[in-house]
Amino acid sequence: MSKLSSIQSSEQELIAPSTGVEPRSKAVPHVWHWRDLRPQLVRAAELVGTEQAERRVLRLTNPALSNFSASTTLVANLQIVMPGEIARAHRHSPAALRLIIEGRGGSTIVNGERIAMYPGDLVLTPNWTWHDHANDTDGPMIWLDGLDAPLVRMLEANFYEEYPEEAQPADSSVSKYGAWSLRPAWEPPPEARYSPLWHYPYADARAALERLAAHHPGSPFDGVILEYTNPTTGGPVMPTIACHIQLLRPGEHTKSHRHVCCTNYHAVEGSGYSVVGERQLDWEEKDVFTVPTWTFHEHVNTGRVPAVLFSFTDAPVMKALDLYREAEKA
Ligand code: GTQ
Ligand code: FE2
Repeated sequence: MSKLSSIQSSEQELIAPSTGVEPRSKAVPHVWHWRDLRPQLVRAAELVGTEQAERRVLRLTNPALSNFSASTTLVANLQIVMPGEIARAHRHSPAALRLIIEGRGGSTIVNGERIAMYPGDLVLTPNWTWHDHANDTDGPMIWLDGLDAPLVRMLEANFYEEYPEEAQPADSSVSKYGAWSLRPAWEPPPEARYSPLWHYPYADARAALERLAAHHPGSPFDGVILEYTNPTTGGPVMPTIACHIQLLRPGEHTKSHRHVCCTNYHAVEGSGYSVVGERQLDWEEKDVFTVPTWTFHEHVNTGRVPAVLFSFTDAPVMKALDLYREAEKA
């Protein structure tokens, strides 16, 4: 094929479709099972020493993507920090989140604020915030890392810097912004760019889900679903990534819909399956699965107890650029 004709065909796809064009993701629906992942994490901890511990992650790799990411714009990595280890302090322009999976009381230090991590907790390390991780407990600390690194790389906006010391001096005080509707009045209001609150304990999210589930049917597509918010705006926690947590009642089967954004899910509790495009993804506690953009998905709780799914998505990017759409299955 000549250069000219290949240009023509891609132009055609963009502007002259006779049958219409819709997004078709390169990524495929996929689930990664905890039962396969945990042994690999333990092996990674044996093979990779403390010196490189800040890079000891398993990258969940979408079988159809060549960028070693779970989805097109967002990575989902699993990180393990062993007892006594420190993952060195650094900062970068990709925004990151952690959803704690295993271990109790290890800490992430974000711009000098020490955050103790417990299973189900969400911890944010927004764009250019210093972070290091320390495990002074007697078991491994394992969490899911979500980052917008593929998007930032594609935009050629990636900066990275190491902190001059191994760890930052940490203040053990409770977050100044932890009281949601109350903020320190001796300082100007925080900039709204990203949430000034970096720790969202699971106990609070779980209790809120339970309270709502007792009184509200929730969304037909997602059950009782809550967005983690930036308390200064009520909007998403970071400009590139929104985080949600949802409860599916025993037997609940949601309606199918799709939207222009990619989403990675983590089952915090319970078991069930999701129909994503042509595939049925069976999930159990601690599994991770990915829903590519513009792909129909529905969720089913097959267990006898509530199922809780955490998810993170690039929807704020799509909304900021006026590219977001949503449609329900006919
Ligand atoms: O914990 O700082 O999975 O910088 C990828 C890049 C984790 C981290 C990742 C990172 C980190
Ligand atoms: Fe990092």
